[in-house]
Amino acid sequence: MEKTWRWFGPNDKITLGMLRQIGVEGIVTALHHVPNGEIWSSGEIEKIKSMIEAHGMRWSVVESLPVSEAIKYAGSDRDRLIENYKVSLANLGKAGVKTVCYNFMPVLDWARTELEYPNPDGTSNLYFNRAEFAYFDIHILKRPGAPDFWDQETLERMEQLAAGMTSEKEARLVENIVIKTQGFVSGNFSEDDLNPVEKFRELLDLYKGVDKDRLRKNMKYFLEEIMPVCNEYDINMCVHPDDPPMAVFGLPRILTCDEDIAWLLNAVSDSHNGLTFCAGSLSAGAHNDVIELARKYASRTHFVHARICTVLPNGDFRESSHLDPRLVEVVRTFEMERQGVPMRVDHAPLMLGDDKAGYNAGYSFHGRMLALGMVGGIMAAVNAEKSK
Ligand code: CS2
Ligand code: MN
Repeated sequence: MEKTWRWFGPNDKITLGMLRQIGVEGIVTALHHVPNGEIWSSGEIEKIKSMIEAHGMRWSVVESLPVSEAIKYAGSDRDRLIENYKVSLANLGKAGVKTVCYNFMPVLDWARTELEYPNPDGTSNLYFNRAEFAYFDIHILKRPGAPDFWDQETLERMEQLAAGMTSEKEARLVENIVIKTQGFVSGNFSEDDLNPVEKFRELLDLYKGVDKDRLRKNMKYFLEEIMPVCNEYDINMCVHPDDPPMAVFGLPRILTCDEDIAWLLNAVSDSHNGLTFCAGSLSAGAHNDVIELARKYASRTHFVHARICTVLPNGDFRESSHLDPRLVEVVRTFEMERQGVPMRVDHAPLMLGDDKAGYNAGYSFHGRMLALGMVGGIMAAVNAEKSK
């Protein structure tokens, strides 16, 4: 696989020069300054591309070319937005940037209740506490239907939590679930939003009447519209799985399990319609066997996210080490079957002073550097075995 790294553009505190020193070969980035739905011009694409190339690397993957909400719920603006998307794709294709990651998750991208959950060794990780998430849904968002959605065990844990709740703790949940994460991953929110919860409700309202079937139809429509451009420029579209891989806040989800992946790849069988194999997102659902999924879908995977989660008996989940044996197997599969496919590490711990630097949650420097070293080591071992 090609060792890549998610770089957040010229304002990122981690510079391209630093990345070159740690063995990064390709960059994963986006035009973060262009608002969702607007065209990525050739001029802006070239600027970033030449910056990367001046440091001896290439622009391997776009993450993300965001799909506007109106495309996902089929709003009146959808065809205009799809036309813009096609122009951005063509401009990327002309510049030779041919792997595009995106997601089709309504309203929110990955969600966690804690961004700095302490580990015994002094590092910290992202963490998903199911009872806290239910608390947000029922008591903060006050979503009608929320109490019926959650299972008894989670509700009981949530009641205990509610007894010790304070307004500071509530504010931290809103910050963690919405403000600090959705801002940089989905662009739907920003740190200056005065009333993020109200904004969240308005976004959820856009999906009234959109069930899973409808969401699938909308995704198929989008893919069929863009495939001719992808064929013309040989662009591989790689959809990112949903995280967590379960229904949240009454929203339908598109890519949570084997059956969903099979649906997607069959709905549009062109190989330009492919996957971002995010082992972390898939493993956050106890129903998924990531090793089996990697083997099954390697041929349609155009981009790999190396990380892995462990689901606890109560339904909480945490990010595990990049040396977890399941991830070793996933890396082996792609190294054997998809040589050269871009791979980046995803969500890594905060460590060795990373916490003081204000990095985007999950995207620390030292944590990811260590993770890349680990995954690079697994790749080297697999290659040594291969050449025996
Ligand atoms: C990321 C996603 O955290 C993750 O797993 O890879 O947030 C990803 O960037 C987007 O979903 C891609 O659209
Ligand atoms: Mn990912």
